[in-house]
Amino acid sequence: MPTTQTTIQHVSFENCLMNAAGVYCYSKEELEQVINSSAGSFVTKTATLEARLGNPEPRYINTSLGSINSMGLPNLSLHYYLEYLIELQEIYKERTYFLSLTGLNQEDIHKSLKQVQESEFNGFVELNLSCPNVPGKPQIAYDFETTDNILKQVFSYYKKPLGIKLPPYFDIVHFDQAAEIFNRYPLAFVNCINSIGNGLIIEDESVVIKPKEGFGGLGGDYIKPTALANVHAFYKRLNKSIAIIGTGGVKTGRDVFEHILCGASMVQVGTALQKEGPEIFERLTRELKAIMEEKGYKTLEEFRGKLNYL
Ligand code: IRO
Repeated sequence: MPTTQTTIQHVSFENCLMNAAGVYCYSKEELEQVINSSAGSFVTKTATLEARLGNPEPRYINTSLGSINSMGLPNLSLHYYLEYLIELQEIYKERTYFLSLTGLNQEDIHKSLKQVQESEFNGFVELNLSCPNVPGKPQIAYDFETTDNILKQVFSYYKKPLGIKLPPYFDIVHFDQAAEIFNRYPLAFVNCINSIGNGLIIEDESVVIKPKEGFGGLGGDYIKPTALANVHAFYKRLNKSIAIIGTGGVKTGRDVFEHILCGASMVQVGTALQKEGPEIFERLTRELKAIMEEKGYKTLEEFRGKLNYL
């Protein structure tokens, strides 16, 4: 029987599948459902120092091809997720979880990370540099100088495993420039990609979400080719010590297989998890294993990054 076990920085996960930040991760109750599924880990909703209510509703809509959201970073506060994760560490000593966080300014990012550094938390931090939906706040990782400054400061005091959640890039030179910066730092992983920011979905004569006159982050089928391109572009450019987490457009075992073929070590599920619920992890694992059996692969390492070119 093939295994879907994977490793990030010497930490082993029994399954390479988990939720994407923002889906099934707002509260302990939602996270518990992911814990009790076939997923190999979970990531929390991106946390800020203070709890936030987020943008007005409707702010998340499913479409036949995916989803659009402008949640606006609703979360129950860094304190809430951090305390819960520390509790879980005592219960599930052999498991490792991810804490997603960001700040509305650089000072808040550093305040948050210093709290995590000083806490008992021993899992991974996913620093979200790509939220597209807070009015007036740009997606940080589109500004390379600011990103470099943040990472330089972060790694001067933060000594636990940390990776970054990236927005999609659309230009080869941007892949080169971004990778050159990321390679200067001891990142555990980069996660490609967040939603494609500021799309517009229209029904009849109207937008479908209330915030920002309908502009919101796209997920699902719309974004799989962009996600795969980002996963593979960074897989080819980054130091081998930096793992890639693949996120975007995953709804079948074949989609998981393609993310791994592009170089992903872990694969996250957002829109399809929101639509289908945490039972999706069992189906995706079964479908991925069936593909591996058919092709004769026993482990993910045997095909990770081994995309063929013409
Ligand atoms: O609106 C959100 O809360 C949100 C975030 I922080 C993000 O990183 N990505 C996204 O699509 N929505």
